[in-house]
Amino acid sequence: MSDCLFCKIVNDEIPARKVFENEHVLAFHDIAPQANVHILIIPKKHLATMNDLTAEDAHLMGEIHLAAKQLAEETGISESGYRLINNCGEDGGQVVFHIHYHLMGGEKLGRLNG
Ligand code: IU
Repeated sequence: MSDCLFCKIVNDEIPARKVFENEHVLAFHDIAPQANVHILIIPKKHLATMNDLTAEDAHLMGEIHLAAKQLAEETGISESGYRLINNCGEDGGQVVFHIHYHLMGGEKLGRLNG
């Protein structure tokens, strides 16, 4: 999608600190990290939110999880633990409307339910 920020990163129209890329998935450092390790993992295909997923996109979810596992190993947070989060829609806190997963770790993260 031409006005989507993350599509522009996919298409190298704006820069990002990329750390993983294959045919369907891209990962790059979050521009405003909220943990010592904070990487965004996205499908290259433009899907605005989880609500837009269909069965034909199921493989993308698997590939994203495999990328997260690999990136956790490469950043040294596999054993200590990490979080993989998708924010969906306004109430979910989604700001960029291209599906992305936050891989966060490298420190003790707060409990989600306080
Ligand atoms: P959210 O789940 O939509 O709230 O997360 C969007 C993330 O995208 C957020 O953590 C931003 O810091 C991040 N981000 C980015 O990495 N580069 C950008 O140019 C912009 C946002 I705008």
